[in-house]
Amino acid sequence: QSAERGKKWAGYSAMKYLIESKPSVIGLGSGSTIVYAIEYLKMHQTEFAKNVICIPTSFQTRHLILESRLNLGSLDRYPSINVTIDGADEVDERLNAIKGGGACLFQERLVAQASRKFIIVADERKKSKQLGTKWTKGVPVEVIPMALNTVQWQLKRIFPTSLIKLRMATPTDKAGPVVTDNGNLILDCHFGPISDPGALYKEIKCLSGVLDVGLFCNMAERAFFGDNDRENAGEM
Ligand code: DER
Repeated sequence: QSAERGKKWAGYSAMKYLIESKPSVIGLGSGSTIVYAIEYLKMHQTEFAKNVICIPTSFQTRHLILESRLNLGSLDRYPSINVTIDGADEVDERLNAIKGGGACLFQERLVAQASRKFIIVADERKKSKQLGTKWTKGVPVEVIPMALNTVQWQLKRIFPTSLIKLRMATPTDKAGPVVTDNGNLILDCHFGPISDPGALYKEIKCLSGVLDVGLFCNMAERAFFGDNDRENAGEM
């Protein structure tokens, strides 16, 4: 419950900050924390909310934008975005992040890359001294289905001590693996503490068959962390 309070205050604080600059096109991330940022947008800035163009990063967020009666835009129409807010699974002190817990990493990176400013929102559980020391589900790697076995084999060869696991759906919801919005699969790679996330990202990204890697390095300029205990949001 306290994590929810933290997420709410992170989301609210970040959207409040974003609105001050009156951007015309914003990117909205995926996951549960961003839901609070959108809630703030709906509740507090009717005039602004009426005009701002919102670019989604997933089916989930596209649906949320429509449901919230906000203006849905696309990267086709708006290839350059003023600012994007998105969640993360773990964030280090240089604001490098592990992302992809929600399997939306590819569209999230596409939107973040198109944005002049990228802001992370998270509850304080995500704060970390070193990536790979707090998030226990591994670094997500999105893989084209036909390349699954060969990419998994390559990763096991390069990282022989790391567990490389295909992300399975919950059997009562869907039999078989999680399939991303882009029709791909996710390998969760348990590397342990990551000393150079930027280098690790490049090493995996260059493997043919890999669509994206859940390491967002040197992208975020600011992070808002909700303090799970106090009714206020700390910001980094
Ligand atoms: O998939 C992602 O990178 C999301 O941003 C996500 O993992 C953050 O999720 P949360 O806000 O529900 O913790």
